[in-house]
Amino acid sequence: MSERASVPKEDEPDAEADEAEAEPDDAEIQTGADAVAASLENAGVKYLFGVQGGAIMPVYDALYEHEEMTHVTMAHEQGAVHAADAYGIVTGNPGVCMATSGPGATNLVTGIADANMDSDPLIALTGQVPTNFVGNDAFQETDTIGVTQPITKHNIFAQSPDEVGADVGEAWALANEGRQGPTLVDLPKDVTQTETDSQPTEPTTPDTYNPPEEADPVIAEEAAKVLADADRPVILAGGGVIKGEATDELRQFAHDYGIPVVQTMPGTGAFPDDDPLSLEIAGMHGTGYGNLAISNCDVLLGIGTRFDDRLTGGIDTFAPDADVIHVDIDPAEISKNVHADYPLVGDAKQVIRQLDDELEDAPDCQAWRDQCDQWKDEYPMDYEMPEDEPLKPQYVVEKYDEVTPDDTIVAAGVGQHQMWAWQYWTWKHPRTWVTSHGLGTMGYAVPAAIGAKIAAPDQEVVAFDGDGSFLMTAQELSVAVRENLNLTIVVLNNEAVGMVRQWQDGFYEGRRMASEYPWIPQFDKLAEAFGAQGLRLEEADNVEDVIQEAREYDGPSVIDAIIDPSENVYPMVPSGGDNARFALNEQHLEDL
Ligand SMILES: Cc1ncc(C[n+]2csc(CCOP(=O)(O)OP(=O)(O)O)c2C)c(N)n1
Repeated sequence: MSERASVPKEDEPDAEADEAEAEPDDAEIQTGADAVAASLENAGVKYLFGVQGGAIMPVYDALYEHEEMTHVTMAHEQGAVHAADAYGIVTGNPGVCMATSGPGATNLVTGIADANMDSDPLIALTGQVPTNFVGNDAFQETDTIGVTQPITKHNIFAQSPDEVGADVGEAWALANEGRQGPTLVDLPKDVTQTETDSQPTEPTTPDTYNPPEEADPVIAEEAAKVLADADRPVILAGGGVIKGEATDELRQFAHDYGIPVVQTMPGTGAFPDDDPLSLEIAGMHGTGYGNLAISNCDVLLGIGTRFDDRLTGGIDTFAPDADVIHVDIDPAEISKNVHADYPLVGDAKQVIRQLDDELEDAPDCQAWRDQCDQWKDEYPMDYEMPEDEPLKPQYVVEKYDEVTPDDTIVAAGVGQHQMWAWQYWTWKHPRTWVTSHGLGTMGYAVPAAIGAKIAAPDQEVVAFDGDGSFLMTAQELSVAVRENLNLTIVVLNNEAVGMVRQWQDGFYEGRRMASEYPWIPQFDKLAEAFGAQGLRLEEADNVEDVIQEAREYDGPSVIDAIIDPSENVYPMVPSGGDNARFALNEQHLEDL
């Protein structure tokens, strides 16, 4: 187990890890904790993110012997879980976080709930008081299983040192297979401390767990017919396309049949924005053309999306004229929010292939594609940038996008800045958009950028954060400095929780209760105090130079970008509204 600045730098061969990979560690199993560590090793785990503490100490102690795994000590357990979550998003394999019992475990809760909403592969290992103390309100006792049951795909209270290794393997495999999601193993201290020589096997799911692969062939045939006959078809690509590694199949399918593609927020990166068939993104702050295409289509092929309310707006007005074909690996998602006329329960990649096999002719829809292109011209994504006004956040995002490689990973907090990053970045690759979609967790960006950089040391990483979100997890900068991670945090600083301020101005007659920050620290100075490079950006003329300075710096940089505090996110569909009626500015919003 290596500790300080243990993360290999980009382009630097991870010699220790390679060596360890060649020669698997056959450390002797003496305790339950050894079995936990061996099980993680069997799963191929390379990084763990966590914070030490009493009840989890035996597991940390067992990891001491495991050179092939690197533990990254985070400042707060919330940082650990978000870093592990981002690691899982970028690599596609479960990220691992660790915490002690009680407050350590409860500090993980937000991040576990976050991973659950977004179906992110994650495993949490929590210490627990010894079994004979459970129920006694012992020091640092919390019913972690009870607390996390509704927000995990599966959780396990480890009961025996002989089985704890298998428990961890099962949790890892369940987080990874089928619809991915967070799992948790609660590890009582006596279970991890007690002797055992039980060697865990490869991680495996229970025999009863059989996620579907191919969808019902009869429904697939019917769906293919409907698609072939469509006049105005649209594909809606959700996060399941990325999680199911189906982006190549999607691209091929869309091109073979000439069908325009819109992406959900978690699905962003599933289909390249610069493809002529791309209508980019849909939902509350989606593109006008993406939303209009869904509102006017006659067949909607939704793949790996749970049709959440930020995407659909009002259900009655969502794709009102469409036959809906819904592909999802989880049958619980079928007709949960949007009625599926053709439910195809299966793996995204396999079901796309199935549809491809069934489809004989491409739909005759040149007129529809022309209509979509016309909407693109009518409602372009743009913003005004008068010279006498303060810096525009959209401009900062655009400029950063312009100078970075296509596979740059973008993390974001939650709020207006997240929406500007989503709207104004040109998405070209899957697993490059790392943010909190369903739960909307402020504070996600800084630890997520750390997890992403560790997962992909050869890719550039930038996080766009808000001042409010940054203040929630800024302490994780200490980790980025210690590990000397080359990443940039751009704080789009409007001295407010801007998204709340925007809603107050739009829907609460401008009563700005608790949304403006009369005093906040200077973030460039705060960054310097942590040992990072701190940069301040106020003028549009300096944007390129400051970005360059941040990118060239060897270590983490924070750009405190002082933006126009009155800037709002548009297009906007009011909550529960009709996606075809989006506001492009304040006046439109009043008229809706
Ligand atoms: C943990 C958490 N608390 C509260 C909220 C509610 N909320 C949603 S957006 C937002 C504003 C975020 O402000 P900031 O991070 O400064 O970003 P901005 O909107 O200004 O870009 C708030 C408070 C939330 N999403 N998450």
